Amino acid sequence: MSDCLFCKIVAGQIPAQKVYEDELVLAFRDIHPQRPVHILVIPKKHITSLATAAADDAGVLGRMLVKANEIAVAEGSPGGFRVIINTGEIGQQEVPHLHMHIVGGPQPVGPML
Ligand code: D5M
Repeated sequence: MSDCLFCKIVAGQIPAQKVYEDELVLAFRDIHPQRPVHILVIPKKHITSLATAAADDAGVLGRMLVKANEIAVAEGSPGGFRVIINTGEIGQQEVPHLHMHIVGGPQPVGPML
C-alpha cells in the first residue's frame, strides 16, 4: 500500500532502527518506547490488522511469533517479555498495518502498557 507508514519502512522510504529482517517479516524499534525494550514486528506484505488476516497469512503470523523470543533476547530482555497486537478501533490500533509489540527489558514486573 503506497500510503501506509509501515509499508514505507519495509520499502526503505522511511528510516527505522531495524533489529531483524527475513523474507516475511521486519522488526524495528518503536519510535515511542514504553519500556527499555519495545520492538515492533510486522509482516512485510500489507495486512491491515489481525481482523483482516486471512488463512493464507498463517505462515507470516507464525513467523512473527516464532521470532519473538530471539528478538527479545537480542534486544536485552532475556527473562521474558510481553506481546501485544492492538486490533482495530476498539483495540486502539493507531497504525493500520498489522504489528506485534514486543515489550520488556530489565524493569520490573507489573503491568506493561
Ligand atoms: O502502535 C503503533 C506504534 O507504532 C506506536 O507504539 C508508535 C509506533 N510508531 C509509529 N510510527 C513509527 C515509526 N516511524 N517508527 C517506529 N515506530 C513507529 P498501535 O498498536 O497502532 O497503537
